[in-house]
Amino acid sequence: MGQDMHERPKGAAEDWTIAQDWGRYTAAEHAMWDRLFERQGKMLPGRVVPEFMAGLDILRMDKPGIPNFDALSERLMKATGWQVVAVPGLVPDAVFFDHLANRRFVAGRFIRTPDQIDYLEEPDIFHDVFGHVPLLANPVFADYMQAYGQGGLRADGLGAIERLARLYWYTVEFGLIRQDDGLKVYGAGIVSSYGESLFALDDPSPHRLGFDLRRLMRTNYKIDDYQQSYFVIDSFEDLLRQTAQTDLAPLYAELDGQPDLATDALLPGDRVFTRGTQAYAHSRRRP
Ligand code: HBI
Ligand code: FE
Repeated sequence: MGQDMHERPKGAAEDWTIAQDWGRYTAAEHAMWDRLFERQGKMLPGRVVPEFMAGLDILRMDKPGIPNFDALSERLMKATGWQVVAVPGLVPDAVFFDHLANRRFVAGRFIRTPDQIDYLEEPDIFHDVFGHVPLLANPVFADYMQAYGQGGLRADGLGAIERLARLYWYTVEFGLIRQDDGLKVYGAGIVSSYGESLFALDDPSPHRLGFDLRRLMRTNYKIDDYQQSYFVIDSFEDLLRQTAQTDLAPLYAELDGQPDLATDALLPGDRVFTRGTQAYAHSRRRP
């Protein structure tokens, strides 16, 4: 990731935040939110971790229209001490980590247009708020996100941002979790995407592998298509224990000399839930 080439836009504060200007959303923009919300709200129950649905409820996110960040933050603050603040788009890594370390989640304020309904490059408010915010109402996940920010600030000086970006990608964005009645999705990139909510759980194509921090930190990822491998955690508590409550510096040092792994690699030590056919990825190779 590492987008240090971004310049802070005029009008953004030193910490890159801007006003949401909620009153400026048009009826069409609110309708876009409602359309996306309804589509995901119908398909997610039973596929998403129950803590996500609980978060929608605690934060009253089922109210029609684009959420107002002030009202949302008020509820979130009561639940776990987090806030949602608006930013113009991607912000530099250090700014991003600093917000998370202080329990502030940065969200884009623009919403996709109808022709972008299934794919857009920069995260919009539906991805950032519908995808990320419900789990911030869960105390364990909320602590994980803060610890991620603190870890990011430390990793910056250790040249390990890319390792942490992989952790974020394969958990916060595209994570799966194991439950008594099967695998569920929890990553924001999945839950905010109609296509990937189906693909990540049901398609025979991708590998689904047990979460292994060392292994995952060596694994490349795709930013412009469905993942070829998903990593499955046992619980949010276990994720927090393995990452936040451990000093990762020795791990970064250990991984330094080891080669990166391809997005579809399988290793002898992998805990394999599904060995993917990779048919989807192969069908997308070459025009
Ligand atoms: N900025 N707005 C925004 N949203 C992100 O998810 C984000 C970012 N800047 C940096 C970043 N993510 C990643 O580089 C870190 O997780 C490593
Ligand atoms: Fe995201």
